[in-house]
Amino acid sequence: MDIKYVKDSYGKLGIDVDAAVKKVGDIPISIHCWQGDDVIGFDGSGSLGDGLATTGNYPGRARNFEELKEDIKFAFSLIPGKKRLNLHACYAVLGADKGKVDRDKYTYKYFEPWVKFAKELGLDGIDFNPTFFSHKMMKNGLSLSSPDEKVRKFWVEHGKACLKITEYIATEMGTPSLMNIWVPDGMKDVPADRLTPRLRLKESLDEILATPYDKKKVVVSVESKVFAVGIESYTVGSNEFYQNYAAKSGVCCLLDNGHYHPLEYVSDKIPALLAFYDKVALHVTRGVRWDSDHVVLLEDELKEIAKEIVRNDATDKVMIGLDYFDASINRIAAWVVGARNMRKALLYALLQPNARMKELQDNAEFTELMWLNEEVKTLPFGEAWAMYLESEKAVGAEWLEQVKKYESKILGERK
Ligand code: RNT
Ligand code: ZN
Repeated sequence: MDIKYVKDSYGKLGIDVDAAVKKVGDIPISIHCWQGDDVIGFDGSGSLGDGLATTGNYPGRARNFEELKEDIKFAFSLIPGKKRLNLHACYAVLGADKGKVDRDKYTYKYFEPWVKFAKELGLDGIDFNPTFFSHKMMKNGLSLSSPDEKVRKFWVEHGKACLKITEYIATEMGTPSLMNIWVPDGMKDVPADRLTPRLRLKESLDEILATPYDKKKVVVSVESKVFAVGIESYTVGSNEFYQNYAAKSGVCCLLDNGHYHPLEYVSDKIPALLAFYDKVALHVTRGVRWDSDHVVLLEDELKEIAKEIVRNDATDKVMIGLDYFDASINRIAAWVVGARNMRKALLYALLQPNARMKELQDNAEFTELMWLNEEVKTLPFGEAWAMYLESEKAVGAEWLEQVKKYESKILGERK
């Protein structure tokens, strides 16, 4: 590779390739454990429900803790840069307590094996999610907004338990953890009452957050959604509901880019929230026509999302997490493609003449701004990415060969 040519090409437009290559690996990306087993987990109904769905039956799904760990370890070895593990409560390692203890009573000990594993892998930290789905206590598709007080309380207790677990995990890992709350609560058909379920959700969230926790260690976020299959007409935790809840309650918002109307862009929402919040959490995904959670590809909106993080100096404020699940292709390849693409998009954003472009905007020099924006697009980005991989001693495009070997050796055995 002609490194001088790469540096000169970027240099002509005032872009420092070395600085970008040096920085990009330090931005943590929280990688979801649930790509490995189609969001089934170890403790629930054994199938996915509540508006969530995976499609495909590619062989090799991880069926237990050991297999999931093995797959994560391998997938992560092919993903360069600083990584965190994003866990869901349904991945509790219950051991002999399986069937005896339910989600409302979970404690740190069921996640200690994950912490041990994350430390072994040298991960930056662990993020956590209470699991309000795929469980017998989901009644009529409702959890925290249920009119059944027993149901609502069960899930409040689950939320409280998770808050303590998250705090413990953060202490153990030595970096703050995100605890993200998403509930599938909603209705298939026209509701008679849109307000009361929201008031109950608000009350439940207040009860969960009344648990004392160290705000330096745990960042709580709330994730809105517009609709899901089977929950088309009404979502209790809508965007307006959660943005107002977050603003009033001192928590932050999580933006999942599959959770808005197709012509709304999360890239534009990031700076809107940065004007008010210290933290903004993301679930980066790819919706094809709907919230389909396809594998993240290096597309324009992904690049725009990365630009908003980088050019607003918000790499410490925006907590990047991935959230997609594809069961129609090799699941490890799905993990690797999406996570490498997130990192690629960050490098792409670091390789923009950001300061100069802002200046052009302020000076209303829109002709030059358009020219610059377009010229940057055809710079030798592939080579800059290769320079980054080289700096991390990371594998290039040949990573797929390793996945194929792993597939025939390990995944093929899972019948
Ligand atoms: C669902 C939400 C939620 C889940 C995960 C598994 O639409 O995006 O974040 O995907 O919690
Ligand atoms: Zn999500």
